[in-house]
Amino acid sequence: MCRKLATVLVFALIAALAPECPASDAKVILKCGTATQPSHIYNQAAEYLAQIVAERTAGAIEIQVFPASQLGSERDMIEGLQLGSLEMTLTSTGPLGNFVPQVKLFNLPFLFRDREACYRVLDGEIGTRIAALFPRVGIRSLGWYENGFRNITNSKRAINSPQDMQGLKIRVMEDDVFILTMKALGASPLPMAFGELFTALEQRIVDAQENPLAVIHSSRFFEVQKHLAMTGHFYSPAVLLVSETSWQSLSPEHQRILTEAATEARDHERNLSQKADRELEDALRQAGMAVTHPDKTPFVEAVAGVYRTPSVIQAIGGGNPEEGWKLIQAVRAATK
Ligand code: EAX
Repeated sequence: MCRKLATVLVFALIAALAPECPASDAKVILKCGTATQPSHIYNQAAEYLAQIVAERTAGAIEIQVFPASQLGSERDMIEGLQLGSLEMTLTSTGPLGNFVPQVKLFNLPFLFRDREACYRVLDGEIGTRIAALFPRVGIRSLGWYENGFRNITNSKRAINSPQDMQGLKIRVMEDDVFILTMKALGASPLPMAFGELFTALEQRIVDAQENPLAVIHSSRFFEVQKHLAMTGHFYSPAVLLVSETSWQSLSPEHQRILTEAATEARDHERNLSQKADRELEDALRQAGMAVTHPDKTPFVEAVAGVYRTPSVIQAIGGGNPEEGWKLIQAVRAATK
Protein backbone atom coordinates (compact mmCIF):
# COMPACT_ATOMS: atom_id res chain seq x y z
CA MET A 1 0.00 0.00 0.00
CA CYS A 2 2.68 2.36 1.11
CA ARG A 3 4.90 1.49 -1.82
CA LYS A 4 2.01 2.07 -4.21
CA LEU A 5 1.46 5.53 -2.78
CA ALA A 6 5.14 6.32 -3.17
CA THR A 7 5.02 5.29 -6.81
CA VAL A 8 2.02 7.51 -7.41
CA LEU A 9 3.82 10.42 -5.75
CA VAL A 10 6.95 9.90 -7.84
CA PHE A 11 4.90 9.99 -11.03
CA ALA A 12 3.05 13.08 -9.84
CA LEU A 13 6.38 14.78 -9.15
CA ILE A 14 7.77 13.89 -12.58
CA ALA A 15 4.61 15.23 -14.22
CA ALA A 16 4.85 18.47 -12.24
CA LEU A 17 8.50 19.02 -13.16
CA ALA A 18 8.05 18.20 -16.88
CA PRO A 19 8.26 21.36 -19.01
CA GLU A 20 4.96 22.68 -20.22
CA CYS A 21 4.48 22.07 -23.90
CA PRO A 22 1.70 24.27 -25.30
CA ALA A 23 -0.25 22.65 -28.15
CA SER A 24 0.57 25.44 -30.61
CA ASP A 25 4.30 24.75 -30.37
CA ALA A 26 3.91 21.00 -30.68
CA LYS A 27 5.73 19.54 -33.60
CA VAL A 28 3.40 18.24 -36.29
CA ILE A 29 4.34 14.98 -37.95
CA LEU A 30 2.62 14.21 -41.22
CA LYS A 31 3.17 10.69 -42.50
CA CYS A 32 2.96 10.53 -46.29
CA GLY A 33 2.57 7.10 -47.87
CA THR A 34 3.05 6.03 -51.47
CA ALA A 35 2.74 2.70 -53.30
CA THR A 36 5.85 3.09 -55.45
CA GLN A 37 9.51 2.21 -54.93
CA PRO A 38 11.77 4.70 -53.08
CA SER A 39 13.50 5.96 -56.27
CA HIS A 40 10.19 6.73 -58.02
CA ILE A 41 9.28 10.36 -58.77
CA TYR A 42 6.44 10.40 -56.18
CA ASN A 43 8.95 9.81 -53.40
CA GLN A 44 11.50 12.24 -54.79
CA ALA A 45 8.77 14.89 -54.87
CA ALA A 46 7.48 14.01 -51.40
CA GLU A 47 11.03 14.33 -49.99
CA TYR A 48 11.40 17.67 -51.75
CA LEU A 49 8.11 18.80 -50.22
CA ALA A 50 9.25 17.61 -46.78
CA GLN A 51 12.42 19.63 -47.10
CA ILE A 52 10.85 22.95 -48.11
CA VAL A 53 8.06 22.60 -45.57
CA ALA A 54 10.57 21.89 -42.79
CA GLU A 55 12.57 24.97 -43.79
CA ARG A 56 9.59 27.26 -44.01
CA THR A 57 8.06 26.15 -40.71
CA ALA A 58 11.43 26.10 -38.91
CA GLY A 59 10.99 22.39 -38.35
CA ALA A 60 7.50 22.65 -36.89
CA ILE A 61 6.04 20.40 -39.61
CA GLU A 62 7.87 17.19 -40.37
CA ILE A 63 6.66 15.20 -43.37
CA GLN A 64 7.83 11.58 -43.21
CA VAL A 65 7.73 9.63 -46.46
CA PHE A 66 6.84 5.92 -46.46
CA PRO A 67 7.22 4.40 -49.96
CA ALA A 68 6.52 0.93 -51.40
CA SER A 69 3.05 0.33 -49.93
CA GLN A 70 4.54 0.10 -46.41
CA LEU A 71 1.42 1.84 -45.14
CA GLY A 72 -0.93 -0.12 -47.42
CA SER A 73 -2.21 0.01 -50.97
CA GLU A 74 -3.32 3.27 -52.58
CA ARG A 75 -6.88 2.36 -51.67
CA ASP A 76 -5.95 1.52 -48.06
CA MET A 77 -4.10 4.82 -47.72
CA ILE A 78 -7.06 6.87 -48.95
CA GLU A 79 -9.19 5.05 -46.37
CA GLY A 80 -6.52 5.85 -43.77
CA LEU A 81 -6.88 9.55 -44.57
CA GLN A 82 -10.65 9.30 -44.10
CA LEU A 83 -10.22 7.59 -40.74
CA GLY A 84 -7.46 9.96 -39.65
CA SER A 85 -4.96 7.11 -39.16
CA LEU A 86 -2.75 8.51 -41.97
CA GLU A 87 -2.10 12.17 -42.78
CA MET A 88 -0.98 12.26 -46.42
CA THR A 89 -0.61 10.20 -49.57
CA LEU A 90 0.60 10.80 -53.10
CA THR A 91 -1.48 8.42 -55.17
CA SER A 92 -2.69 7.76 -58.69
CA THR A 93 -6.37 8.35 -59.39
CA GLY A 94 -6.67 4.57 -59.87
CA PRO A 95 -8.73 3.75 -56.77
CA LEU A 96 -9.98 7.31 -56.17
CA GLY A 97 -13.09 6.93 -58.33
CA ASN A 98 -14.39 4.52 -55.69
CA PHE A 99 -14.45 7.44 -53.25
CA VAL A 100 -15.35 10.33 -55.58
CA PRO A 101 -16.93 8.90 -58.76
CA GLN A 102 -16.43 12.10 -60.76
CA VAL A 103 -12.66 11.34 -60.75
CA LYS A 104 -13.35 8.52 -63.23
CA LEU A 105 -13.46 11.30 -65.82
CA PHE A 106 -9.67 11.44 -65.74
CA ASN A 107 -9.40 7.67 -66.07
CA LEU A 108 -10.95 7.59 -69.56
CA PRO A 109 -8.68 6.20 -72.30
CA PHE A 110 -7.06 8.59 -74.78
CA LEU A 111 -8.71 11.57 -73.07
CA PHE A 112 -5.80 13.97 -73.44
CA ARG A 113 -3.64 14.47 -76.48
CA ASP A 114 -0.64 15.91 -74.68
CA ARG A 115 0.59 17.13 -71.32
CA GLU A 116 -0.31 20.77 -71.93
CA ALA A 117 -3.94 19.68 -72.25
CA CYS A 118 -3.71 17.62 -69.05
CA TYR A 119 -2.31 20.49 -67.02
CA ARG A 120 -4.78 22.97 -68.48
CA VAL A 121 -7.74 20.79 -67.49
CA LEU A 122 -6.44 19.58 -64.12
CA ASP A 123 -5.20 22.98 -62.90
CA GLY A 124 -8.15 24.79 -64.47
CA GLU A 125 -11.87 24.95 -63.77
CA ILE A 126 -12.64 21.24 -64.25
CA GLY A 127 -9.82 19.86 -62.10
CA THR A 128 -10.54 22.42 -59.39
CA ARG A 129 -14.26 21.64 -59.41
CA ILE A 130 -13.64 17.90 -59.03
CA ALA A 131 -11.03 18.37 -56.29
CA ALA A 132 -13.54 20.55 -54.41
CA LEU A 133 -15.70 17.42 -53.95
CA PHE A 134 -13.01 15.64 -51.90
CA PRO A 135 -13.52 17.23 -48.43
CA ARG A 136 -17.03 15.82 -48.18
CA VAL A 137 -15.47 12.33 -48.07
CA GLY A 138 -12.78 13.36 -45.59
CA ILE A 139 -9.86 14.03 -47.92
CA ARG A 140 -8.40 17.17 -49.45
CA SER A 141 -6.30 17.73 -52.57
CA LEU A 142 -3.12 19.76 -52.34
CA GLY A 143 -2.69 19.54 -56.09
CA TRP A 144 -2.76 17.35 -59.17
CA TYR A 145 0.62 15.74 -59.59
CA GLU A 146 1.58 13.34 -62.39
CA ASN A 147 1.86 9.59 -62.67
CA GLY A 148 2.10 9.84 -66.45
CA PHE A 149 1.05 8.34 -69.76
CA ARG A 150 0.68 4.60 -69.36
CA ASN A 151 2.24 1.99 -71.62
CA ILE A 152 1.73 -1.76 -71.81
CA THR A 153 4.33 -4.37 -70.90
CA ASN A 154 3.94 -8.15 -71.23
CA SER A 155 5.85 -11.40 -71.19
CA LYS A 156 4.24 -12.99 -74.27
CA ARG A 157 4.63 -11.03 -77.51
CA ALA A 158 5.30 -7.71 -79.20
CA ILE A 159 2.20 -5.52 -79.36
CA ASN A 160 1.66 -3.62 -82.59
CA SER A 161 -2.13 -3.54 -82.77
CA PRO A 162 -5.16 -4.43 -80.63
CA GLN A 163 -5.10 -7.92 -82.24
CA ASP A 164 -1.90 -8.58 -80.31
CA MET A 165 -3.77 -7.89 -77.06
CA GLN A 166 -6.23 -10.76 -77.57
CA GLY A 167 -6.42 -12.96 -74.50
CA LEU A 168 -3.56 -11.27 -72.64
CA LYS A 169 -4.10 -11.47 -68.90
CA ILE A 170 -3.42 -7.93 -67.78
CA ARG A 171 -3.38 -6.42 -64.32
CA VAL A 172 -5.29 -3.14 -64.08
CA MET A 173 -5.89 -0.63 -61.31
CA GLU A 174 -9.08 -1.01 -59.31
CA ASP A 175 -11.67 0.88 -61.36
CA ASP A 176 -14.27 -0.31 -63.88
CA VAL A 177 -13.10 2.23 -66.49
CA PHE A 178 -9.75 0.40 -66.73
CA ILE A 179 -11.49 -2.97 -66.86
CA LEU A 180 -13.85 -1.85 -69.65
CA THR A 181 -10.97 -0.38 -71.63
CA MET A 182 -8.86 -3.53 -71.53
CA LYS A 183 -11.86 -5.70 -72.40
CA ALA A 184 -12.56 -3.44 -75.37
CA LEU A 185 -8.99 -4.08 -76.52
CA GLY A 186 -9.53 -7.84 -76.30
CA ALA A 187 -7.44 -8.47 -73.17
CA SER A 188 -8.54 -10.16 -69.91
CA PRO A 189 -8.17 -7.57 -67.14
CA LEU A 190 -7.58 -8.46 -63.52
CA PRO A 191 -7.80 -5.63 -60.96
CA MET A 192 -5.07 -5.84 -58.34
CA ALA A 193 -3.27 -3.54 -55.90
CA PHE A 194 0.07 -2.26 -57.14
CA GLY A 195 2.01 -3.80 -54.25
CA GLU A 196 1.13 -7.30 -55.44
CA LEU A 197 2.02 -6.69 -59.05
CA PHE A 198 5.69 -7.61 -59.26
CA THR A 199 5.10 -11.03 -57.72
CA ALA A 200 2.03 -11.59 -59.91
CA LEU A 201 4.14 -10.91 -63.01
CA GLU A 202 7.01 -13.03 -61.74
CA GLN A 203 4.74 -15.97 -60.97
CA ARG A 204 2.90 -15.49 -64.28
CA ILE A 205 -0.45 -14.99 -62.57
CA VAL A 206 -0.80 -12.22 -65.15
CA ASP A 207 1.01 -11.79 -68.49
CA ALA A 208 0.88 -8.05 -68.67
CA GLN A 209 0.50 -4.73 -66.89
CA GLU A 210 0.45 -1.09 -67.85
CA ASN A 211 2.13 1.87 -66.20
CA PRO A 212 4.15 5.00 -66.98
CA LEU A 213 7.85 4.48 -67.75
CA ALA A 214 8.86 5.96 -64.38
CA VAL A 215 6.94 3.19 -62.59
CA ILE A 216 8.06 0.41 -64.96
CA HIS A 217 11.68 1.42 -64.42
CA SER A 218 11.68 2.06 -60.66
CA SER A 219 9.76 -1.17 -60.01
CA ARG A 220 12.15 -3.13 -62.24
CA PHE A 221 9.36 -4.72 -64.26
CA PHE A 222 11.96 -5.24 -67.01
CA GLU A 223 13.19 -8.19 -64.95
CA VAL A 224 9.91 -10.02 -65.51
CA GLN A 225 8.50 -8.50 -68.73
CA LYS A 226 10.10 -8.65 -72.16
CA HIS A 227 7.86 -6.41 -74.29
CA LEU A 228 7.00 -2.75 -73.94
CA ALA A 229 4.43 -1.09 -76.22
CA MET A 230 4.31 2.71 -76.14
CA THR A 231 0.54 3.02 -76.27
CA GLY A 232 0.03 6.00 -73.94
CA HIS A 233 -3.58 4.83 -73.64
CA PHE A 234 -4.34 6.50 -70.29
CA TYR A 235 -3.00 9.70 -68.87
CA SER A 236 -2.70 8.86 -65.20
CA PRO A 237 -2.86 11.89 -62.93
CA ALA A 238 -1.56 11.65 -59.40
CA VAL A 239 -2.90 13.68 -56.52
CA LEU A 240 -1.37 14.78 -53.24
CA LEU A 241 -4.04 14.12 -50.64
CA VAL A 242 -4.19 15.14 -47.01
CA SER A 243 -6.63 13.88 -44.39
CA GLU A 244 -9.31 16.51 -43.86
CA THR A 245 -9.03 15.93 -40.09
CA SER A 246 -5.29 16.65 -40.15
CA TRP A 247 -5.82 19.65 -42.39
CA GLN A 248 -8.34 21.21 -40.02
CA SER A 249 -5.96 20.74 -37.09
CA LEU A 250 -3.26 22.87 -38.77
CA SER A 251 -2.98 26.60 -38.10
CA PRO A 252 -3.97 28.92 -40.99
CA GLU A 253 -0.29 29.86 -41.34
CA HIS A 254 0.76 26.23 -41.63
CA GLN A 255 -2.04 25.58 -44.12
CA ARG A 256 -0.78 28.47 -46.24
CA ILE A 257 2.82 27.24 -46.18
CA LEU A 258 1.79 23.69 -47.02
CA THR A 259 -0.45 24.79 -49.89
CA GLU A 260 2.29 26.88 -51.49
CA ALA A 261 4.96 24.25 -51.01
CA ALA A 262 2.69 21.56 -52.45
CA THR A 263 2.27 23.59 -55.65
CA GLU A 264 6.03 23.98 -55.97
CA ALA A 265 6.57 20.29 -55.33
CA ARG A 266 3.91 19.54 -57.97
CA ASP A 267 5.82 21.50 -60.61
CA HIS A 268 9.03 19.80 -59.56
CA GLU A 269 7.39 16.38 -59.79
CA ARG A 270 5.91 17.08 -63.23
CA ASN A 271 9.38 18.02 -64.44
CA LEU A 272 10.78 14.78 -63.06
CA SER A 273 8.02 12.89 -64.83
CA GLN A 274 8.75 14.56 -68.17
CA LYS A 275 12.45 13.83 -67.74
CA ALA A 276 11.62 10.19 -67.00
CA ASP A 277 9.65 9.94 -70.25
CA ARG A 278 12.55 11.45 -72.20
CA GLU A 279 15.16 9.13 -70.74
CA LEU A 280 13.65 5.86 -69.66
CA GLU A 281 12.61 4.31 -72.96
CA ASP A 282 16.29 3.96 -73.79
CA ALA A 283 17.12 2.78 -70.31
CA LEU A 284 14.46 0.07 -70.52
CA ARG A 285 15.74 -1.01 -73.92
CA GLN A 286 19.20 -1.29 -72.43
CA ALA A 287 17.76 -3.33 -69.60
CA GLY A 288 16.60 -5.83 -72.22
CA MET A 289 13.09 -4.80 -73.19
CA ALA A 290 11.90 -4.93 -76.80
CA VAL A 291 10.01 -1.70 -77.50
CA THR A 292 7.26 -1.12 -80.09
CA HIS A 293 5.48 2.08 -81.10
CA PRO A 294 2.06 0.97 -82.33
CA ASP A 295 -0.16 3.20 -84.45
CA LYS A 296 -2.66 4.51 -81.88
CA THR A 297 -5.62 4.91 -84.24
CA PRO A 298 -7.00 1.34 -83.98
CA PHE A 299 -6.59 1.47 -80.19
CA VAL A 300 -8.55 4.73 -79.99
CA GLU A 301 -11.28 3.25 -82.18
CA ALA A 302 -11.44 0.02 -80.17
CA VAL A 303 -12.11 1.82 -76.88
CA ALA A 304 -14.69 4.33 -78.18
CA GLY A 305 -17.49 2.33 -76.52
CA VAL A 306 -16.12 3.11 -73.04
CA TYR A 307 -17.23 6.72 -73.58
CA ARG A 308 -20.76 5.52 -74.35
CA THR A 309 -21.11 3.21 -71.34
CA PRO A 310 -24.10 4.46 -69.29
CA SER A 311 -22.67 3.44 -65.90
CA VAL A 312 -19.43 5.33 -66.64
CA ILE A 313 -21.19 8.50 -67.82
CA GLN A 314 -23.48 8.39 -64.80
CA ALA A 315 -20.59 7.96 -62.34
CA ILE A 316 -18.67 10.84 -63.91
CA GLY A 317 -21.75 12.99 -63.41
CA GLY A 318 -21.93 12.00 -59.73
CA GLY A 319 -25.13 10.04 -60.45
CA ASN A 320 -26.40 12.42 -63.14
CA PRO A 321 -25.72 11.19 -66.72
CA GLU A 322 -26.32 14.61 -68.27
CA GLU A 323 -23.71 16.14 -65.99
CA GLY A 324 -21.32 13.34 -66.84
CA TRP A 325 -21.77 13.86 -70.53
CA LYS A 326 -21.27 17.62 -70.14
CA LEU A 327 -18.03 17.06 -68.22
CA ILE A 328 -16.66 14.75 -70.90
CA GLN A 329 -17.54 17.29 -73.59
CA ALA A 330 -15.97 20.09 -71.54
CA VAL A 331 -12.69 18.17 -71.37
CA ARG A 332 -12.88 17.47 -75.08
CA ALA A 333 -13.36 21.20 -75.78
CA ALA A 334 -10.50 22.17 -73.46
CA THR A 335 -8.08 19.71 -75.06
CA LYS A 336 -8.67 20.68 -78.69
O1 EAX B 1 0.51 5.31 -58.56
O2 EAX B 1 -1.30 1.11 -59.40
C1 EAX B 1 -0.65 1.61 -60.33
O3 EAX B 1 -0.41 0.98 -61.36
C2 EAX B 1 -0.15 3.03 -60.21
O4 EAX B 1 0.19 3.52 -61.48
C3 EAX B 1 1.06 3.09 -59.32
O5 EAX B 1 0.80 2.52 -58.11
C4 EAX B 1 1.52 4.52 -59.12
